[in-house]
Amino acid sequence: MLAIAIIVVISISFGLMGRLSAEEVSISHPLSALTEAEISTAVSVVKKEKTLSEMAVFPLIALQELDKEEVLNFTPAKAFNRQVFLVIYERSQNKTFEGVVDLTSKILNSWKEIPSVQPALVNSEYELATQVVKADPQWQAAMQRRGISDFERVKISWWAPGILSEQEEKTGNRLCRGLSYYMGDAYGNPKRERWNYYGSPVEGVVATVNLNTGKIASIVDRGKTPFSQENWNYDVKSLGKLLSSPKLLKIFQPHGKTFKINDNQISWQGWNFRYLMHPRSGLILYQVTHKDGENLRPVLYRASLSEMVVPYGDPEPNWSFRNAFDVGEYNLGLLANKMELGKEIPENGVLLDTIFADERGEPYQMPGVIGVYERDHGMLWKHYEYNTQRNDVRRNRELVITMTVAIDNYDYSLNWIFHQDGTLEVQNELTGIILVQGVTDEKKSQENSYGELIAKNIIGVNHQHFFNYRLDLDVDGKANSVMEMNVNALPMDEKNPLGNAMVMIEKSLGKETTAVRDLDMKHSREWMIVSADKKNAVGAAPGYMLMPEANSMFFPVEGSKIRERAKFATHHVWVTKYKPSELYAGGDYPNQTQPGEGLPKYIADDESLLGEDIVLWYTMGVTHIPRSEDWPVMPVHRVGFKLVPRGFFSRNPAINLPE
Ligand SMILES: [Cu+2]
Repeated sequence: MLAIAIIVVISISFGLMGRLSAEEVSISHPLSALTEAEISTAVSVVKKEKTLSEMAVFPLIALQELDKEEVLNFTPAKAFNRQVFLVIYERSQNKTFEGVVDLTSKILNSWKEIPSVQPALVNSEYELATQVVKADPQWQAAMQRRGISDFERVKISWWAPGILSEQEEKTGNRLCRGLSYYMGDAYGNPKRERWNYYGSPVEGVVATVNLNTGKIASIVDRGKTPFSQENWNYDVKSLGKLLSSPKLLKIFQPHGKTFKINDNQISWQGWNFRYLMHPRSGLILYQVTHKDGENLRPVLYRASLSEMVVPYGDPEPNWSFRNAFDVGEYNLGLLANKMELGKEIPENGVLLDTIFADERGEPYQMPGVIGVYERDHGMLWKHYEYNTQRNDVRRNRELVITMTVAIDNYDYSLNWIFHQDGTLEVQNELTGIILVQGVTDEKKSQENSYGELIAKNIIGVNHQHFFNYRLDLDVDGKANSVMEMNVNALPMDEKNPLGNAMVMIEKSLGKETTAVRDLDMKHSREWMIVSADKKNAVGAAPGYMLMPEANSMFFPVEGSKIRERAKFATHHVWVTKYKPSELYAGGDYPNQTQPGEGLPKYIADDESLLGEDIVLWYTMGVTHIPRSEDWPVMPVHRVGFKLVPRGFFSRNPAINLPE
């Protein structure tokens, strides 16, 4: 029996490897996206080399990036290696392994067990947990106490467990927690079916499942607030009268698009970069350069969303565990949605596909998850000259590369925006359905100060959204330093008799531990990454500055568990010396993580940042105090930042843009 099994595995793996050679030809760059054949080969090599159980899953399969130096020195004539990084989780043994497969030699280059960590949740676990909970008498009784006897009408939404109890921490089991929502009193009847079930949380009930054993870990039922009986569907049938629609607005480019896409490389208006859709981080940019005259000048090597955290602000035990690390706990990239022209992106855009791997290691194509488009955005620059009545003005065109992602109730659109003035912008859009709490008529909002009553029997709970971006800037090369810029008002004295003097004080942040910084509106504080070995036309160091926009402080207080787990979100700016293994602000495995992983560890050796290859990490946050207008689907809220050239170009780089 065993011999037959082995023969089958080998023959499958040879079959898949056979497919690789044909496709290998089309891989033109070390940062080209993984192909289906490459993924299959990597998985078959792991399966051949290691005895995996039937329960083994692959929470993450991604391109293992080659050494930065090798990528930077790559020329089309050079041969290069392709490698795949795999995370393997043995659920029954509660063990996590990392492997790297070399695709050329078809060898498992490295294999190690990572003790005491939990990789991101995978789809089959949601299904397993739902079955386990729905069959559980305690959960059934909790539903029956609320008058629900048909359990098919309950939707269970699964969360990483967040904050653990002492007991849960001790056992180290892999857990997930389920929130129940009532899907309506006439499920199956299309007229009355409540498909927007998020407005009817079965409040007070949290089911925790041990995924290692496939058994209930705990069912907590704290009271029995009746769920909302309202129907919050938002289709035409439910809404009744619709608003009048605006007149047709067409966006078209009769002469074609200004950008060019070649493999995964895009060029537009002087910009050149590569993109990859990463199963964990989503859209990553690589090797971003800007053409200045005849020179292609490097700006950044790699830019990615490194982690998110969404802490909820209600101390009630069924709420206080909730704080989603959407990148590392749920693999944000894999949750990317298929978009449509004229909907998520304008009709003049282009939709691109990506290849992912599912938890069994099977590759699949995800169509239309990357959007690229040009858009008009007001004026780029203008001057009207009174004396001559000369009017010079240029329209502002932007290039946007985007993805959208639905993470259970919430939706995000994550945008990289290239500007003609040399600015690279990140702008994220928050939308979707807020997480609500059921409340009785009597209790209403007076007794609950942790949220706002946004609709009948529904409280929108206060929460925050934090995004951390890892920005490996290489401004005119790798040798960079980081400067902090503070604007100071000078006191009134004989040199400043009218008290109007303001000066910008620039100071260098020389070491990792001194480069943990916060915004300061009193000093219009900003930061700049400058070249350590190049000079611009006026003798200063060319730089790119981080221009923050709206931001928030992290509200959970000192000593709180979430503060320790999400340390990266407690400061806006961190700077580290480049290390290829330091990719995630909340650590490699934020699910059920120990305190202090990620950035606090990365800076612990307090390395020098002077004239080094450095990485800027920026955390931006939104404090969301819900309002009735956020319901039932929240209008888009935008948050972002810009990387703006400062002394990088010798003049406005778009001054010579034709009219
Ligand atoms: Cu929110």
